Amino acid sequence: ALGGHQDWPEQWPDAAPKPAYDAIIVGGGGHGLGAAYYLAKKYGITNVAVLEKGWIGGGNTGRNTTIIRSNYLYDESAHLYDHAVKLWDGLSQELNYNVMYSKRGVMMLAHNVHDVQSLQRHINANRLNGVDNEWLTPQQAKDYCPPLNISPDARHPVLGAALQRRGGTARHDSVAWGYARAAAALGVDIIQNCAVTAIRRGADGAVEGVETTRGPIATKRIGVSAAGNTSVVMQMAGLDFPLESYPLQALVSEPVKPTFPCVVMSNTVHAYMSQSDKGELVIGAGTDQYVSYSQRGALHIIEHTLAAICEIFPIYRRMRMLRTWGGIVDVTPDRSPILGKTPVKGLYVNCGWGTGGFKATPGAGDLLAYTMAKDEPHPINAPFNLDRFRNGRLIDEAAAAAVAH
Ligand code: FAD
Ligand code: PYC
Repeated sequence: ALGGHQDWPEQWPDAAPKPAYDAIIVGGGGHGLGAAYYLAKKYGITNVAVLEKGWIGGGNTGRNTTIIRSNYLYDESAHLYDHAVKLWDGLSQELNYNVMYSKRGVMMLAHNVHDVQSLQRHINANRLNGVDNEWLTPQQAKDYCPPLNISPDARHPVLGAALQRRGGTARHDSVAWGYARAAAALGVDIIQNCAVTAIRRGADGAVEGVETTRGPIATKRIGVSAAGNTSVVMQMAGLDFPLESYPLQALVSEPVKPTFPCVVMSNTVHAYMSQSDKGELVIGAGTDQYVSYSQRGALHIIEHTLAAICEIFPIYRRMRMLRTWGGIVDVTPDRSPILGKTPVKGLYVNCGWGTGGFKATPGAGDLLAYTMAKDEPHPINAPFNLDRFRNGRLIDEAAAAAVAH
């Protein structure tokens, strides 16, 4: 069927590593590719390589359920995630690549009194920060999402919902490809099948380069954006990071005509769902309960999620599931990311986005680029430093992370 697609032009060159760069990004996910793009575009640092051990977008960027929202509780988080949502708005134009950002609304369901109080607290906090979020009655929630079962007798009764209308979804592959093409056009080398195996440091402790499966590369600036593998990469520089890596799963149904108009998350029952443009129901679960680098999760986790989906949306009970997969998410103790400098000169990190970093992709790329270009964090990412795990200024977003872990 793809026989007619033979002579499509290459979107960006498949670069081979040079001996040295002004900056190296470890990890060719959306965040790393975004950082490379903004380094080149905003700061004129174009002699940059993105080193990806597999294929770009093959990590969590290509495995996630693409939910975008900024309804986090604390001021610091509202600023961080809303910075990203604002960038999503113009991203297709910025990259001249359709990332298919669809503001179809993200609705979070309340099933008990605790949920009602917690979601209403989030709504109030969000609105104080200029982030849209509103309370819906059960009937209003059903009007917004007709497949929703709001019967009071339901196993998971709906007592109301929080709706962020600017929330939605985007097309994950396009985000990776759009940033890669735009970065390469500015001179960035996108190097796939190139795993970083060591970080070289000089006598003064500062970074001097990396060892890779394709040979050594010199640089004085390294940005690590390796999601679930961050602890492994940071140990190459002798740093222990406060991260645990867990499998997180998603699955899709067979494709059907459009029936599901928005994104619904049910944090209490660990299920969330949207419908892709292909027609598949895109469904996600909670993390496995044990740490692992396996990129696949346990069957009982998705069984639990599907049981809940069938109760909340009974019209889908007879749908067949098409495929499942897993990614590795890097979870911090306070469920907020770490984005900034490290104790090693020239080494910067963007990690700890856990189950929720896709929504942050443009913002994380932008802020990592700023931090690397200026050798200091931007005011938006300054609170998300590594020191908070020593000084106690944690930003606890466990509730807003909204995915069981
Ligand atoms: P990645 O895309 O994982 O990129 C990191 C890259 O680093 C990988 O490609 C990896 O191969 C590479 N790498 C690692 N080690 C090395 C090395 N030594 N050398 C070279 N390269 C290396 N977030 C949301 O906001 N909304 C959601 O709906 C959502 N759903 C999710 C559902 C699932 C099933 C999963 C797994 C995650 C979900 N997330 C979601 C989280 C989100 O996917 C991640 O937080 C985000 O994609 C991280 O982006 P990234 O670019 O940092 O990571
Ligand atoms: O962070 O919104 C999120 C999310 C949804 C599913 C997985 N993560």
